[in-house]
Amino acid sequence: MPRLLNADCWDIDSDGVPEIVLAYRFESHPEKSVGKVMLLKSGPDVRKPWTAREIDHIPTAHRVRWIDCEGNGNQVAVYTPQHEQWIRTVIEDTMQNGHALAVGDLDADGRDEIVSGFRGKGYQLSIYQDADLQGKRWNKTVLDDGGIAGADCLVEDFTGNGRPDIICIGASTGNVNLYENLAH
Ligand SMILES: [Ca+2]
Ligand SMILES: [Ca+2]
Ligand SMILES: [Ca+2]
Repeated sequence: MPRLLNADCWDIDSDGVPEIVLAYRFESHPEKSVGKVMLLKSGPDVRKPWTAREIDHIPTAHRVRWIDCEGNGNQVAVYTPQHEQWIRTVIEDTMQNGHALAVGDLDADGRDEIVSGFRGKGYQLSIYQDADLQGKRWNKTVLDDGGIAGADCLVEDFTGNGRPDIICIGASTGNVNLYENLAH
């Protein structure tokens, strides 16, 4: 698999072995980029070769996270499994060089939110919340407007109060910002 870029794991079929989702064949020039999104599944023996199944190819494939997920370029796309198919829903297409992507249940309602940011002109870091319980419609809240050229972000509880916070690193802005979750 050429130009492997990003991976994440989740046991989507609950058989005790995590599946791996990969993004590869990404190029910085969109016209050259293929951007494969591939799902790897183990057989009964994880030491034997795994089977690979292509979920999608989208030139901007750059970051993948399970929630149902993926992102970069100017888009954040969500993949939801439906029968044997994967349905792509683009929830954001106004990014400039989208690069930061993380997921976590920020408001403790049992459903993950998506945190995503871009490092191109206009720098924004935003939170996307599933609005229809199906991953088809998402509400966007801009968390930082112009303050961080998000290269990567993580959702963890940094303050020890049980509520997940967000940390983001800025590329050209050169900063590391903590966004504390003050929700009750
Ligand atoms: Ca599995
Ligand atoms: Ca939530
Ligand atoms: Ca916290």
